[in-house]
Amino acid sequence: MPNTLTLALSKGRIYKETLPLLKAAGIEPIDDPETSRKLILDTNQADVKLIIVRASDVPTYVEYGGADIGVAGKDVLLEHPDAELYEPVDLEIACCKLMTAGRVNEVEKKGRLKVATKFVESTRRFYAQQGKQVEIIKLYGSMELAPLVGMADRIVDVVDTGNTLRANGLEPLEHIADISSRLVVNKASMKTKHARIQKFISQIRAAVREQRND
Ligand code: PRT
Ligand code: MG
Repeated sequence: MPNTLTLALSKGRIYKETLPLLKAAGIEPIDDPETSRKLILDTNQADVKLIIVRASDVPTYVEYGGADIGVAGKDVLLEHPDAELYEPVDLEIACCKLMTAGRVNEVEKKGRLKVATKFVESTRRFYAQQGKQVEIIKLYGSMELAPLVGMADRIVDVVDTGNTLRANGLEPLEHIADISSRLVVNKASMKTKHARIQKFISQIRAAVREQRND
């Protein structure tokens, strides 16, 4: 839409942690996505809309112009290595680590490891750098289950406190990447709405600095 700024966000932790940054940029949603069924939310600014999409769909909406701007975890962006997007700001929110994990005290078996993950790209790249041949099993969630039922030797997942791993008899093993959420911008929008987007970016940058000092 030519005269509006559309921002793509996912519900849950990204929405919650982006909200204060938007507020600092003068943008406050009118509806609450956790209770509303609407997928397009109005804000206090008539020319700013929020769209609520799956976390893993944010890069796609922004790349194809469904939104001008989005907030996506670096874990998700790493799965879209060819996406045509600008990534101008590290928002320093929803921080975690992408890691391999396995059953506690398990000795590494000989031969090809089976690795269950939804992060196929990052997993492929990580083991290739290690010179290890692995079989990657694509899952869409609850990766922790795969080693427990004997389907995989390892998982690759994002880890925050590690409580979910521990509760399932797993332990973090290798660190693959530090993860935080990033602001992503559609390349065409950056040209056609340059002034509006630059203003938004500098407001968000200031809010991130402010948040770091809290
Ligand atoms: O739910 P959907 O499939 O649509 O997407 P999603 O599950 O990727 O979305 P969401 O909202 O859960 O996560 C959005 C983003 O938050 C991710 O892309 C990450 O960049 C970031 N993030 C930060 C996390 C975590 N911390 C995190 N802990 N995403 C997921 N988790 C999971 C973790 O895998 C574990 O299963 O939360 C669980 C609890 O973590 P522990 O280590 O504290 O126990
Ligand atoms: Mg989730």
